[in-house]
Amino acid sequence: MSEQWWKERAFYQIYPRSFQDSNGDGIGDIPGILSRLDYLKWLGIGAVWLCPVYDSPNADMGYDIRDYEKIMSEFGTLEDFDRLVEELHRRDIKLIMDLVVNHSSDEHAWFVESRKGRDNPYRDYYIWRDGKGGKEPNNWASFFTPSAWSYDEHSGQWYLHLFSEKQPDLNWENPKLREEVYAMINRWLDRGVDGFRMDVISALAKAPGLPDGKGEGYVFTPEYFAFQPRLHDYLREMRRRCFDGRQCMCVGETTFVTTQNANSVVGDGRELDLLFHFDFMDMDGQDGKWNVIPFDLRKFKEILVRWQEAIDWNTLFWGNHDQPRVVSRFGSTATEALRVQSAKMLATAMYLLRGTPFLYQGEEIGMTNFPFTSEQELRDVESLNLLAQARKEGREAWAWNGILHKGRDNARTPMQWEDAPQAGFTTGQPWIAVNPNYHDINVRKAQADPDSILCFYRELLALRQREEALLRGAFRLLLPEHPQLLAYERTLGSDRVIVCCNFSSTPAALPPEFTGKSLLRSGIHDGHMEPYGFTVLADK
Ligand code: TEU
Ligand code: CA
Repeated sequence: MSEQWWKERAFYQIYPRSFQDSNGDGIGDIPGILSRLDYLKWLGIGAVWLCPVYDSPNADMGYDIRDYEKIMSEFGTLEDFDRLVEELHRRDIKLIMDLVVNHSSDEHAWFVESRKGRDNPYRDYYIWRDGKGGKEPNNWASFFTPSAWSYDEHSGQWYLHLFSEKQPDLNWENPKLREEVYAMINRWLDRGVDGFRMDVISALAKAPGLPDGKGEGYVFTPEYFAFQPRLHDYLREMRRRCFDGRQCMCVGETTFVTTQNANSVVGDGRELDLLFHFDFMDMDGQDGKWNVIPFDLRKFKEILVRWQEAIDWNTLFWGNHDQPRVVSRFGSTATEALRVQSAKMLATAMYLLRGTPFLYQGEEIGMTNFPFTSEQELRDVESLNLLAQARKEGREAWAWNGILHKGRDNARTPMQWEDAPQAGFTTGQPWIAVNPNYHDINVRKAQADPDSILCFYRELLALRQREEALLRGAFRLLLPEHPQLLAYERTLGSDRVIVCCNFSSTPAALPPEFTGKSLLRSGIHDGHMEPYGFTVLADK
């Protein structure tokens, strides 16, 4: 196995709360995941990214950690976790965990101590400031709340939270805090974990003096909390203290990364190994995610070329637990045939690029967005806060439109395993409703159908593993100006693989210059590409 094993395996992201329940409490858990490992192996998965399973009050579904080294009771025990590591490794599947250290839960012991008073030894584990004229220390907005500050009556100061008020930001300027985090990371690595997906890792360092953003009211200021100079000191120190000498992998959720600053964190292997950028995820939002605009293939191609040229090795993903379902977002669910065809096309377009594929649970069966009709069906703090704020501003319809298209709960409904009560996810009442289309969209039905999206994903991942040019070859965009077709080549030595995808719901002509041995194809007839048709050719 090579040092950089993450370049040769496809990842599968598990959102444990919604993957498989084993004890009928309606909440997914680790024993449930254990019962599905053979399915992941069958699919061709080489590594799992496990979303947070740590003790948490679940204000942000586990991204608010109360104890970094205790398993959330609903998910199981440390023994269950150790079995999961063992059973994954027995199947030659790696495991990376979610590392959420930009902030903790406000119920973490550190914060409980910190808020006891200004002279508490844990005070500086967090970011406390005096107010200005009885108001917040600065005008920063948060991702989830109007202001990024909450006032603590007891100590008469404000604390910073870039997310919800129950997610106070940790103070990375404090070496004691950093030491505690490194020790925790090392204990998880010693337990057999193969690496981490690092939550909002680009935000660890804040601009000295926490200056006001430009503008009226609360202002979102990533320029003062993302990719600050000290970030690189912290990431290099973490690598030296935790990862050097281990065959582990770190992928950063580098919120606000650009092609200009990307190599500052992945360029020399002294900080992160991989990064997630969100330029594809931001394509269908104007001035923020909630103002939905249509997919634009030209914009997609521009972003794709920029990122394939900017860094040596990309991550390849269409979604995650924060994003809507890709087939509803960038494909078509107008008919069952179009849902199947467009899901296959999107997978082909993305996962044959140069980089590491990251599948999100359920995309492999073409799970769709959920038809939410009431606030009671929502669970996500981001959407619930948006709705409450929009109601105050008299724009609830705008918020609902955003939530239906982009709400994170769309990706968090239970995995659809079979046409059985609650889609086989639980024998109890699920914590969030199962999509009513589970009768037709489920793993069992898909496994029995050779033309299913699922069987196609399995074939696609196997093709990747078989073709060296797809695993390691160079990327070059073809037909840059074509309004409907995404076409590119992957070359390695004399090997050349051509990928051509019709991203539109209208037919197109297959360029006659694309010839060669067919490796994979669908929706292609006599040089004619049907809606969402695609072909992969080996131009030997
Ligand atoms: O997400 C960070 C992040 O940038 C998201 O808030 C994203 O911008 C937003 O969800 C898009 O709608 C990470 C986790 O992936 C997310 O689930 C957590 O809510 C967040 O950090 C706080 O931990
Ligand atoms: Ca359970």
